[in-house]
Amino acid sequence: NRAYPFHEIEPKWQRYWEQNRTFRTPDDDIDTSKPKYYVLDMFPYPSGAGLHVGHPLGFFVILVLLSFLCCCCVLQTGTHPKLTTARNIDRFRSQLKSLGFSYDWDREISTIEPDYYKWTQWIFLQLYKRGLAYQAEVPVNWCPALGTVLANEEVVDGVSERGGHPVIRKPMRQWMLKITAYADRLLEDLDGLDWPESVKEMQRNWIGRSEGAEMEFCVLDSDGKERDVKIIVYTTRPDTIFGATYLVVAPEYPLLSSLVSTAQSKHVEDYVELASRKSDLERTELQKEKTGVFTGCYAKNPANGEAIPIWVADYVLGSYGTGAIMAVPAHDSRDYEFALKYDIPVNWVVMPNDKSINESGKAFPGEGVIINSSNLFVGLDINGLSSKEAALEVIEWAEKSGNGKRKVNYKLRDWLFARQRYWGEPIPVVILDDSGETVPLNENELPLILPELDNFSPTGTGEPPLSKAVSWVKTTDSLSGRPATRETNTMPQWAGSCWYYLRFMDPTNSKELVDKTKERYWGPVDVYVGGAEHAVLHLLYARFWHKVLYDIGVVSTKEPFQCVINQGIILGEVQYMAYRDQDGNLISADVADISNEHNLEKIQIPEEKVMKSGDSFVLKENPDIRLVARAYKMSKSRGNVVNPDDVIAEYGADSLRLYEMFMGPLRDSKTWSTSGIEGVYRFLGRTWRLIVGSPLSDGTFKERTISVDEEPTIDQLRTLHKCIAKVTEEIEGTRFNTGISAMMEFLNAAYKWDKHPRSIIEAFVLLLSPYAPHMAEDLWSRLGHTKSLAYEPFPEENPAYLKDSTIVLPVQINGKTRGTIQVEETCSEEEAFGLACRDEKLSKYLDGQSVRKRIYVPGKILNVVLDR
Ligand code: ANZ
Repeated sequence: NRAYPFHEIEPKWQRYWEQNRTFRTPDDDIDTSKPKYYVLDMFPYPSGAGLHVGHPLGFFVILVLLSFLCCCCVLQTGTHPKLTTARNIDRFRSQLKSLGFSYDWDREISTIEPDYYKWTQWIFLQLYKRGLAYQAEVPVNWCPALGTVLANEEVVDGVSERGGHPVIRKPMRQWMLKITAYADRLLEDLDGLDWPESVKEMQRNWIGRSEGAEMEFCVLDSDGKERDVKIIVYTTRPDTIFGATYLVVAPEYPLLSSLVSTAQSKHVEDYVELASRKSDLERTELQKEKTGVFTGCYAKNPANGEAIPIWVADYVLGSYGTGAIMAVPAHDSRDYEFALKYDIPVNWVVMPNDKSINESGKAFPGEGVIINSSNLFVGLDINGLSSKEAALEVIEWAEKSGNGKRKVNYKLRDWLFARQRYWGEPIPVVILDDSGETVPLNENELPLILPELDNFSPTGTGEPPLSKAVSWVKTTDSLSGRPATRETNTMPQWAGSCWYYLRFMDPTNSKELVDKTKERYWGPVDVYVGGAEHAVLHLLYARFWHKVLYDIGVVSTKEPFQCVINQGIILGEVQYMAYRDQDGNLISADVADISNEHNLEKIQIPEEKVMKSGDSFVLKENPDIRLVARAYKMSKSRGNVVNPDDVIAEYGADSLRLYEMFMGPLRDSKTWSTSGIEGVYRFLGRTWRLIVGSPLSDGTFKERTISVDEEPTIDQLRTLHKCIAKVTEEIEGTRFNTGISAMMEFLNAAYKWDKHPRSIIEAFVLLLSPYAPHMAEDLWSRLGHTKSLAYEPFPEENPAYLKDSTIVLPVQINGKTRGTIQVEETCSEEEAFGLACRDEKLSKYLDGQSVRKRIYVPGKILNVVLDR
């Protein structure tokens, strides 16, 4: 006994849309005089498990925006090389279709198709030609068990995120992309984007621009003479140079071996080996205790001429700055901690403005007035200057005396662009067998197709699995005809997703990555909806490629995504837990908290046994027992994953779509609730019954008359236009939930009307259509239309009807005020009485009664006297 026959209408309209290509986006026939709107969802990572209800949220948002703007849709799905079978793609596609997405399926793209990755490889060649793709020996996270290099994010506490295998740092030949060449532009152009401030800030921190100086320190012989070796340090605080009481080099510092005394060499070796097993993250964690080893050598502080010890310590990273620092314990907390531990002097050289130096027992990292910093022998006196002035002065002195120079640094590293995996786009270069020279393929040799390989497990040696495809690997250089070997590293999974938004504009172009006219029309993406987990890498990589494409004239805008919205995640249904002691008695959560007993058992309580009491949840049958209520991220292991297929089977796709938009503000995290979806489902059922009528036992519907020629009353127009105004405003502000509430209020009001003029009902159906498109199409055709409502403009509010001139009129029955009704000031007695009869509260008194007398004072009161 279903509230409305969604299982019939949903497949029916999905077929209709597909057959009629309702959502086709113009292609060669785009009318460039028409405004465009390009909304995109970050394509999800389809695993074999298919979608869960959190995945389509971003898509729903987009569809609401799109149908609202009445623009064409661009297909936003894509698939990933990580997919191992086409079956996954099919499953994914059919799930999307069963949700009734208004996609132009002609634009489906798949990053694993050669037609697509041809252009990914083409971009690589352009990068290579411009010196933006290069090879280097770099220390990488090597996981011997998995036989592959891992990205920093894939390493947690020194072991692989998947499987927990040990990971070590080791230098390997890698392909790198020079994203650092774009650091300044990536930073500056953030200012013009409508992105969440938090995401911009994360990108700024990731790029991490810092201004400072490189200073040179001479290494000293054991008898104090200057040697030919120099250590260059990077510092953001040249003003503290007189306070540098030791130097630190990173364990992977290239010159380290020439800095170690014989006596210390064994210690240093062991230390370096130990450090190679830690990740950068672990090494730089502030809370971790600092460790290090003295190298046995000294360097000369160029400012005061003192000999200071050189240490090796892993809190200094080889990959940042110069891999060496001047340590100033008085003014850097890491150095302070280290100096205390190893008994190194602390020299105070910056006085805080409140002169509170030395008493705090910790470093003073702030800026202030310089003290203890003068050496007339080298012509440097910065005493009394502010930190800022002193820094400038020191840099000027260093540049003149040859002791250093100004330097801007970035945290941003070049992008490690190679993976030892089989799945991935082949890198389009060969290595000449005789000379070892790397030669890029010719553009007309693209796509370089990934060879079929039955066994693509890692080789375990660091040789990528592709090296097993011997007949593919052995080749000749097309230009010179010399024997050559193909590159067997593949591109990382990021590559294909870096530019897919461009391909949607022109998905089948075989001559170009994207046609210029189409790109100029569609670009940039107006709204990009996606999870905050992509705040840094994906968005940064895509911006980098986009800027390169801009520089070579492929795209016309500097930035790919004008606006980014992070949708909140959908958590699983709230789980209620109670505690039970050994005797089987339930214990209130607050008691369990303090009793801190370990032999309490936690048991799950089904929702129907729970009720709300104030801010907490308690057992219905025993409200003294307070429960723990928590929602968790959906995960297989918790068993709280809600599968959209099941929801659709039970409530229909429209309910799922409407519900996800109704759950709460787009950007917040939300909790899945079955009773919530039931509420939305009931609303759709009521909408259906209002317009179509109630179901009869023979499966037909008791027709309800929608009055074709009926003129709407002023009250009806007001109700409608207020609803339109609210829905529109909330869509524009992406607060879909409150817009939906307005539609629910409209429906309540409409149920009180006698007559339902068609014009009013039609407008309402259009309002509903972005959220519940199947039902809306069906109602639309029942209202007598033969064409899809997809091409109808969204209703517009008429401001004339938005002003409120209704008043609250008290209603007395037999001399007692029993309630109120909302009426127009000018409302007639008949209308007022009619409203009172339909009012939920008042009708209880009036139903079935005969009225003796009515006294009506317009704007003041309605008095009804009943026969007794
Ligand atoms: C002396 C000094 C004195 C420093 C002082 C700080 C405070 P950002 O802003 O992150 O660029 N540093 C330089 N290279 C490093 C590396 N490879 N690993 C770890 N730390 C490194 O910070 C730059 C500061 O971090 C530099 O300035 C250096 O310590 C340290 F009162 O030099 B400073």
